[in-house]
Amino acid sequence: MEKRTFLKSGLFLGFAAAASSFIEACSPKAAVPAPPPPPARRRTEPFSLPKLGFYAGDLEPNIDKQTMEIHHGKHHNAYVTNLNDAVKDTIYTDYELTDILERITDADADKKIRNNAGGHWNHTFFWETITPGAGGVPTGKLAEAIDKTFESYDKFREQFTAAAKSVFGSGWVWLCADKKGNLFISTTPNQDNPLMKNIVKQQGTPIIGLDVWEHAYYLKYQNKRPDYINAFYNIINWKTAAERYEQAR
Ligand code: MN3
Repeated sequence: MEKRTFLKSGLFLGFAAAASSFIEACSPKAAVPAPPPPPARRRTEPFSLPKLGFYAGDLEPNIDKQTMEIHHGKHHNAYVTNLNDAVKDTIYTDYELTDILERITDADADKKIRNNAGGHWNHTFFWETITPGAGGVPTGKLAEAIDKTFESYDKFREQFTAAAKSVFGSGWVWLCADKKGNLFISTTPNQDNPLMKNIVKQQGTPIIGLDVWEHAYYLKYQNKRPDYINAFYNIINWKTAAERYEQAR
């Protein structure tokens, strides 16, 4: 090789190496954190529909029997069936539900799992958020935290109601705790929830959640979502909510 050619190609190689490391450093790929390691615990049974802790008609007049039967037996059941189908042959195939929620992304490839994993978790959580003969007001440390954040239970209720009314189309409204025990209200579209840390703006531990999809209230309340939201306060299981708040901190 002639000296000149050698120098030229040496220069070129040096330039190419520098350019490639520059491109690597600037490409969006380099900014994406490594995916979390697979969970140690694994699921051995398919996902299944949990039994309700009460009879479908027990929430009347706040939620009617037929809505509860269809909501639990048809809608929730469909999320469970579709989730079992969606995770097949994916990395999530034997992941526990919350391990899926913590890892799911907004990529199109994850969409079916995202919707159905969210649907299964959200409804399971919702059935445990409501109970016959409940209502009342929060107590203990949760009540203190509500007063601290929102000033009073009534002010909290105003803000939660406003958030629930603001959900356009189908979605959920949540009262959540962050890692320091601070409360916040958030909404999510479709079946997203605050555990989906790669998707939501503010990640948190849900304390209570309300389904504002039309299927949750339309048979009884038709277009009157505010009446359904008001009825929800009569059936909130504040005892369960308080336990969730204790465990969140
Ligand atoms: Mn629903």
